[in-house]
Amino acid sequence: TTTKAYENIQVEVLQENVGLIRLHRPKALNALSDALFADLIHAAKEFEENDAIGCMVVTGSIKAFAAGADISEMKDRTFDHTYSKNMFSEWADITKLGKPIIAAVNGFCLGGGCELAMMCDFILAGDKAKFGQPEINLGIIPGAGGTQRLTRAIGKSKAMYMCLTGEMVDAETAYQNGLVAKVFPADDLVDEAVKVAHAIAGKGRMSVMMAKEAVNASQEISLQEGLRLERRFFQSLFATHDQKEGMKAFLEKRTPEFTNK
Ligand code: CO8
Repeated sequence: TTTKAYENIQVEVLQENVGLIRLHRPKALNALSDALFADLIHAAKEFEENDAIGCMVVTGSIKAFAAGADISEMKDRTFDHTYSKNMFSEWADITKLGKPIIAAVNGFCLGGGCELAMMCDFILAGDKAKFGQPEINLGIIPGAGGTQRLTRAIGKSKAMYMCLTGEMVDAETAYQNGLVAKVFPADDLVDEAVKVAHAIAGKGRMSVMMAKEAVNASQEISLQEGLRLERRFFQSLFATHDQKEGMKAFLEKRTPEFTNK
């Protein structure tokens, strides 16, 4: 189903409906070079277009999800270059996917790596994962959501502490703070994430996508607007076959067969 060979990632379809993207620059702890990010976006868009895929998982290695943007690539860049090229604005493409994308995080998840994980719909972590926004140690600040999504995820005081000190938090702390949805033993993480993704992919596609869009809207718009959006989405699902099938199957005490129609 995938046509392109990638240099910086590995791509697989698992369980027929899960698209797995593995960041793969082992020598640099998966530092997010421009080339790696271009590969990631390309692969995610291919899965988005592939009707067989219902959910994506992005992961790294046991040692690192990603240790940030690539420092050697950034170090000599000038203001006029970063500003006029709108450096890293393309990263936001990850947040424009309609299908869900899960971050499965083992090891270091730092800087742009943590920001990438937060652009995904939720984070599952291995028990040895470490999260941080260490940009402050490089004389910069986070540039892809570290001051914004992290603050919404864990609250101002804790986010401010992480952004100003650059200290890392472990998986358990990240879980307790609400950054991470669930923690698994590190070696089981990817299998568990694929299981979760497979379960989501088996649900009605339109209800999954609308749930994603509605939850994401809650981060952007007022409560009244959000509630109205939710109610309209909810009502519109009664135009789908999957709603009829889901409710009929419940009453007949059988598993629904969703057709994404
Ligand atoms: N960029 C480039 N290379 C890296 C990076 C990185 N972010 N992180 C690690 N590497 C390289 C190292 O240079 C080293 O290479 P070599 O073997 O050639 O010397 C190799 O990976 C292994 O790293 P270490 O030897 O340092 O491994 P350790 O286990 O000793 O330490 C750490 C692991 C603690 C993770 C350490 O590597 C580290 O601190 N890395 C940098 C973390 C960091 O500062 N990240 C933030 C980067 S800035 C950023 O992300 C800005 C985001 C803005 C995003 C805007 C997007 C829109």
